[in-house]
Amino acid sequence: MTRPAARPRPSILFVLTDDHAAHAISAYGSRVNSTPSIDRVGAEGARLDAMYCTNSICTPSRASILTGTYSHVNGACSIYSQFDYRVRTFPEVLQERGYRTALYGKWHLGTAEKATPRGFEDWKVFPDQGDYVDPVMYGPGGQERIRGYATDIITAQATSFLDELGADDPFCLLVHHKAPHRPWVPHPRHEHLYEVGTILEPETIGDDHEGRSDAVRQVRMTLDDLTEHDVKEPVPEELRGEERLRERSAWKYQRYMRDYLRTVQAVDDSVATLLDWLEEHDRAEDTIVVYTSDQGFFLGDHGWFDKRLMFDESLTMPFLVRWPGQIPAGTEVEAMATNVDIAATLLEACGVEPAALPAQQGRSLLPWLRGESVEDWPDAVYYRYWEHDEPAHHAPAHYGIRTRTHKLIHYYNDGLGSPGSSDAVWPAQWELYDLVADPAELTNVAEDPAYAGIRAELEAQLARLQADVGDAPYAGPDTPRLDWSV
Ligand SMILES: [Ca+2]
Repeated sequence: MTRPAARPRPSILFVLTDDHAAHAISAYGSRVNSTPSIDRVGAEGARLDAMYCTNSICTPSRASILTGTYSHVNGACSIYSQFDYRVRTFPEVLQERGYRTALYGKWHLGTAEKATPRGFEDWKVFPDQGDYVDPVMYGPGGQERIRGYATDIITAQATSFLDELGADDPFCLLVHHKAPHRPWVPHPRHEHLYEVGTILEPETIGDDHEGRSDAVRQVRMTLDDLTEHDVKEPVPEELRGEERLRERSAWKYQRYMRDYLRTVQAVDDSVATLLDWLEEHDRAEDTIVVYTSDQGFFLGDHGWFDKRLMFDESLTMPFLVRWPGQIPAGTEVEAMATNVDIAATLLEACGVEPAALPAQQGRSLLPWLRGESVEDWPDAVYYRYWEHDEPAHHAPAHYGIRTRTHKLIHYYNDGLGSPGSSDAVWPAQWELYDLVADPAELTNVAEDPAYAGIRAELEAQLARLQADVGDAPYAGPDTPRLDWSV
């Protein structure tokens, strides 16, 4: 077969999963599962080990990825908001530059007319979270129920789009899996994997949250908060009652993780199919393949499930990227980066000048991916979770800073709360973790006199970083609000 002439611009295959924690990917040293196809992306390219989201929840992270901006700029600060389309997205820019663009899967940036996907010649998305089995999807042609398993359906839509391309068409294809989001419904072909009783528990599963802020101690994200719907069967009679909490949590953990890991396995199958397609059609060499997730997830860590909080299991995003000839195989990037940097990175790789995305606040990671280093690269990341006391999880609003050695978090007690909040009031409090002495983040040293100097430095650094990105400190319930409306 004659090899086509080198194409002048790379294509992009961007695989985004929902709530897939890095510590459930074997390339990141998972102790609980194996993901050989996802691992391939990093083994043949780069693995980023310090990639963080700037607001650990679905809608905001997606908006930050697409626009290269923080939540307070793109307006998508919570799952109740949809982002401001005056802020352009990287697929819109690439479409204008002649790329063939498509999006399949989870959108979650609003379903009203003003928030339907833009910048894609073809798209099919779920309303809100969507269903794992026989999901409804809508697109430019309307809405339909599609028979089958969501992860496989999205993969088939993606390969159908690729099949229709001309041999040299540059493309930007976004494959946005629903998995492994709650309620974790696996495909039957994976029912032999990760059986109950075989899944290793994390070391911090018994964390009693002593010494943490009052706001954190009351979140409804403990393993025992998993519902019967989540674990697919009623709790046995003998495990009920306060005195059986530890055993019941372990019982729920096994069932939750069984299904979470099985849904991940279907994603791994999807990545295998997509990588195979690129090779079979001679598109592997000039296609940038990204595997990432909108945020991390607690996999029983600290006794929790879900995300939202700034602890590392939730804050960290997996990020694997392959670009043969440009990114040396086996590259490991330690530079601190965020989801805000992704758009700048992809646009630079495609030869697009940063001004094409005028609001974007990120920096291109391309030099790091090529094995170079950047002298003045930031050594800290800014984080803000805006939702306060949302009715299901009761996670508090907070902002903070993570450096290589420390993490400082301010739970400022947003007195106004989110829609439907319980109006619970906790004192505004701080947490400080020494990530060198205490990488598991078990000991809050915010009030420890030995850390007073470090805390003062971090508070000043946090204030500078917050101002640098154009955000402002919380100033009480009368602070001008972001638009919560859907
Ligand atoms: Ca998510």
